[in-house]
Parts: sequence; structure tokens; C-alpha cells
Amino acid sequence: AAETTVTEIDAVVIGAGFGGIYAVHRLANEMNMSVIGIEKAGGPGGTWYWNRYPGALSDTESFVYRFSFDKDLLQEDTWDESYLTQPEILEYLNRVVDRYDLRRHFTFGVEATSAVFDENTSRWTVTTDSGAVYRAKYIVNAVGLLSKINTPDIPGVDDFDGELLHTGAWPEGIDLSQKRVGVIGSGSTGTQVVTALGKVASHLTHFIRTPQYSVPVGKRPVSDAEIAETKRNFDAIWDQVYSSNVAFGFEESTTPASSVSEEEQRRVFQSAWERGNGFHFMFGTFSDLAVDEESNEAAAAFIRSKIAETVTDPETARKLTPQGLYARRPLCDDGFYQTFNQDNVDVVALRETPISKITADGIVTDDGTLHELDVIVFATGFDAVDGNYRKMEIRGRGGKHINDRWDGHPDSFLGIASAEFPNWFMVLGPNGPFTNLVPSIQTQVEWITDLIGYAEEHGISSIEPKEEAVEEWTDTCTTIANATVFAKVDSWIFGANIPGKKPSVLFYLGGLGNYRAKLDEVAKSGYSDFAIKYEPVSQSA
Ligand code: FAD
Ligand code: NA7
Repeated sequence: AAETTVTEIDAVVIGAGFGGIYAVHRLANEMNMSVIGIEKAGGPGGTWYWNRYPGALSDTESFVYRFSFDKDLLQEDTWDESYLTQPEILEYLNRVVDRYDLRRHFTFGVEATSAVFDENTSRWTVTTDSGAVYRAKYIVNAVGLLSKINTPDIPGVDDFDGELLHTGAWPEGIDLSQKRVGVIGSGSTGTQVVTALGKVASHLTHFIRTPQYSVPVGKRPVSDAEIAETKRNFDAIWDQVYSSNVAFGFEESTTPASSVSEEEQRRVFQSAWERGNGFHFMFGTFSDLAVDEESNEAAAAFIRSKIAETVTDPETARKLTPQGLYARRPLCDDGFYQTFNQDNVDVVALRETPISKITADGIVTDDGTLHELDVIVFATGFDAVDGNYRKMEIRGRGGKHINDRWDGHPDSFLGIASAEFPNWFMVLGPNGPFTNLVPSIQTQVEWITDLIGYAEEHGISSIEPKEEAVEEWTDTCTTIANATVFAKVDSWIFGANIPGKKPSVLFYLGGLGNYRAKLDEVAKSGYSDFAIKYEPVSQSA
């Protein structure tokens, strides 16, 4: 057999979304290192490459869903509306890649399948499905936290004669107009795709297991004057974003709902409803919706009253109305509830009539009804956060497999690094911040590449967090999470959306400002939370 060529390189970056793109820019352009970016998609974009479904929209406002590291880039950017659609974000990321001449560092259409650490040389060997092998001192994983798709195993799915689609692997250029479409799943993605497809499908059936609370997104055109004003204020805007909790570009409320009258609560909720945005509704109205069940219920009751006002058929409204805590990733939509007033749109409540099987003709529910379909859309989410890591053969010191380390629950130090896995870094790994994600991604990439720079400067051969540091960070994340209402509800935020996956705390819910302060402290201490090994001192000279 032909011998495999091994390419020696400083760093391997896995993924070409926001994280991978910026990591390659930092390492290659600013630190002058040799870097290969490995991406299984056919081009850059990550989330925005894969999720091409109709209606795909960022629900972070346009002015803060972007990089901020380059003021010239910020000044040159422009946008038409208060939110960016998937094609606009994909175009933006391609433009960034070209602007910094990054395409030549990436290999697209290639999946990294294993990464194995050699303690003697402090080098990682990365293998890919194309047969290419790289030996590198550092790995930066930017594999995405909402990237490994989840398709439920429904009996008979292979018998379906029509088209099966997942929103997270949407083919280009598919036309669903005049088709009978069934959509399974009603999270952020399901609400977006249903709202969009309701306008074109001949008939649309939405299969909902757990209805969720959704508020209007508030998408509107943005004037040139407003953009100019935003550009003038970039410094203040980004200072605010980076010192805030959720980093969405609005001031978070400091007033608990429990401190005001019911009338005042309704007034504030109404004004937030008119303004739009899910995170704003949860964190910009009052300060205690995420921690106080009574305040949370006040918000939930308000949204329920809006559903009742919006949806004309009471039986349909009932099926769409959530009960219980408002404690998943807060959703917003562009006319989701209104969609159900259309004659061509129906809802099936799966808690009342679960899916029993899929046949050649469609979906059969356990009341015996066959819902005839041409297309089934899975809007059933992702094996979030650790999913893409577990797919790879990742072996650290002593041959330790990442899945063995993460057997109980995935852990990390700062969502960035793991004990037993030296010189191996994660962007948005387990227990990273829960925010508008681009500012967190940028923060982490800068911190990781600074650490790599420090290691190079100080003759460090390997660096990994100490076990105590990992334990302490895990405890911090757990304590904060358990003080919130989010911990009381099953969702992907806690790994509680995948059958067989052990639920656990997967995020640092302490806010980006506090997170950045912690990162600063660790760097300023000379990385004292890390175990460091130095290169042998050269005897020459
Ligand atoms: P990704 O963009 O997920 O990129 C990871 C890349 O790694 C992928 O392209 C994947 O193919 C590649 N990859 C993974 N494993 C391998 C491997 N082994 N080998 C090779 N390549 C690999 N966040 C917000 O803050 N605001 C929003 O409004 C928002 N909206 C969203 C809407 C949708 C539909 C989805 C799915 C996510 C949304 N997110 C949003 C989260 C979004 O994922 C992040 O904002 C951001 O795009 C993540 O960037 P990333 O680079 O970390 O990961
Ligand atoms: P989510 O938020 O995980 O939503 C997935 C939806 O799919 C949710 O309604 C699930 O119902 C439903 N689902 C999952 N499995 C099944 C089965 N087996 N049967 C019926 N329904 C099912 O994923 P999204 O893609 O919407 O959003 C993920 C994040 O990406 C989002 O928060 C943004 O940050 C972008 P359940 O609630 O589990 O009953």
C-alpha cells in the first residue's frame, strides 16, 4: 500500500463557521503560523451553510450578529433589515473569508475523523476521511454547538415515498410550493420553517410535541441614517455587548417583575411585544424571569393571552398554547401564530395523538389518521454542544478517549480546554457562555490564540487545564444553572432533547461580561490553572 504522507503543521482548525474562520485568521494572518482548516461542508459558513431552509433567520439583531475585531470591516458592512436572513449571513462569512484571504488555508468537503495525541512529541495526529493526515502542535475545534443534526427514529421512515428533509442539512434550490408538507418539531427552527412554508405549501401540517412560547421578532427595514448612527457608535455598542450578560445589544433590565404591579408588568410586556426579539422579551423586560417562577409565569401568561387573541380557532389555539415554565431558549417569530389562521395550515398535538408510524403516503397518528404528505421536514434540532466531538476518535494523554472522559457528563475549563487533552482547544465547548454567540466565539478565539502565542513565546511544549480547575468551573456552571428556571425544563440547553443522552449542565449562564472577567484573570495569572510542560532547553550555543 502507498505510504500516507503526513503534513507537519503548527495548527489544525476544525470547522469553517464563525469560529473556524476567525481562528484561522488569527493563527495564519496575525501569528504567522502554518494552519490547515478542515471543513466537511463544501464551503465556509457553518450553521449558515447547512441551514438553508425557507425562513432561516438569525434572531440576534443584524448590528450585533457579526465580528467586531476589525473596525474597517464594521464600517464597510451594511444591512437592509433589523435581522439577517441565512443567505445574507452566508454571503457575509464568504466575504470575510475572501477579505482576509483565508480560503487557501481551508480544505472543504473533508471531515476530520480522528485526533490522537502523542505524549513523547506533544503532537496531535489528525486524520480525515479524504486520507489526508496532519501532525500539528495545536488543535482548535470550532465544530459548532448546534451542528450535529438529530433525526428521530420513527418506525417506517424508510417506507416514505416522498421527500425527507432536515432543516439542518437543507438541499439547495428545492421548491416546496404546491406540495403537501408535514413539519415535525416546533423549536426556533420549526416556527421559522412553518411560517415560511405556510405561504407556499398547498397544505402544511405541523406536528407539535411541546408547544413553546414565542414572541414577535420585530423584523423591519433599517434606514441609511440608522446604519450611519450605528457605525458612529460602534465603540459604545460593542463595549456594552461585551460587558453585558446575553450580548444581544440591548440594556438588560435590572428591575424584578416581582417588584412592580401586574398592570406595570403588562405595560412592559406589551411594549416588548411591540418591539420584538425573544431574548429582549426574557431579559430586557424584567431581571427575574429566568430565576423567579412567579415572574416567569407572569411573562408566560402574557404570551398565552396573545396566542388566544391571535389564533381564531380556539381548538387550534389550545394545541399551540404552552403550559408551564417559559424556560427554553426564548423564541421569536415573524407571524408563526397567524399562520394557523390560514385554511391550508393544520396542527397536530403529538401529546394527544402521537405519531405511530410513517408509511409510503405520510404520517399516521395513533388515532388512526393518515396525514397524506409529499414532503416530511424534520425540524427536530441537534445533538447540541458535545455531539460533534463524540463523533470523532479523539484521544488525549494516555490514549484517553473523549467519550470516556465525558462518560458522566461533558466537562471543560471555561468551555475552552480539557484536562488530559493538551494543546487542544474548543470554541463553544461544554460549559461555554450562553449568549448571542458571535461575541462569545470572538472572545474565545482571541483567548485561545493568545494562549497559543504565550505557549510559543515561553517554550511550552504542552499545556492543559488542571483537574481542580475543571472541577471548579463545572461546579460554578452547575450552581448558576440550578439557580435558574432553565434547569427545570428539558431542552437542548441541558442535553435533554436526545433519547439516550444523559442530561447535564452544558452552559455557563453567568453572562459574557463575567465570563470575560474570568478569562482575563486566568490569563493575567500566567495561566496558573493550567499544567504546563516546557520544551527541553537546547544545549547548543
Ligand atoms: P458552526 O457554524 O456550527 O460551524 C461548525 C462547522 O464545523 C460546520 O460547518 C461543520 O460542518 C464543521 N465540522 C464539525 N465537525 C467537523 C469535522 N469532524 N470535520 C470537519 N468539519 C466539521 N446563534 C446566535 O447567537 N444567534 C442566532 O440568531 C442564531 N440563530 C441560529 C439559527 C439556526 C438555525 C442555528 C442552527 C443556529 C443558530 N445560532 C444562532 C447558533 C449558531 O450556530 C452560532 O451563532 C454560530 O453560527 C456558530 O458558529 P461556529 O463556528 O461555532 O459553529
Ligand atoms: P430544538 O429547539 O431542539 O427543537 C426541536 C423540536 O423538535 C422540538 O419541538 C422537539 O419537541 C421536536 N422533536 C424532537 N424529537 C421529536 C420526536 N421524536 N417527535 C416529535 N417531535 C420531536 O431545535 P431547533 O432546531 O428548533 O433549535 C435549536 C437551536 O438552533 C435554537 O434554539 C437556535 O439557537 C438555533 P420537544 O420540545 O422535544 O417535545
